[in-house]
Amino acid sequence: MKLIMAVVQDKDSNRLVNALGEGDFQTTKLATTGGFLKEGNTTLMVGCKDDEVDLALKIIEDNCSHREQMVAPISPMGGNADSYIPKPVKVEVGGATVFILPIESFYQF
Ligand code: 2BA
Repeated sequence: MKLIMAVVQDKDSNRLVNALGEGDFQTTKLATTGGFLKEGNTTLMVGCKDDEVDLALKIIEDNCSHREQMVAPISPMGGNADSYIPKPVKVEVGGATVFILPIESFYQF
């Protein structure tokens, strides 16, 4: 058995949970925050059999879009913040960041 942890954009999360449900996958949705953008994102926990991992990954891939987002960088350390004009930079967001962990034991009491 494996635990899939998928970090996805909030915008994609409902569609993805529905699609995984249609594929008979059970999900737990966690409200998380990305360390770089400091914005809310969603982490889904999906416990499944080893031979179901590929199907789950396909569903995740099919339901998470890539987008570009402008981000204002943090002001320079030690510089004069008054004269600093932040120049927004473009970063790619979306898609899914997926971790697959082996499950040692699984209980439901
Ligand atoms: P964030 O940390 O908010 O990152 C959002 C997006 O910003 C990243 O998308 C990436 O495109 C960009 N980014 C992140 N760090 C950067 C940097 N130092 N310089 C330039 N651009 C940077 P993803 O890579 O698709 O990651 C999406 C979210 O997945 C992340 O949100 C974070 O919550 C999670 N994540 C990604 N890699 C992770 C890891 N190794 N461990 C734990 N969580 C991870």
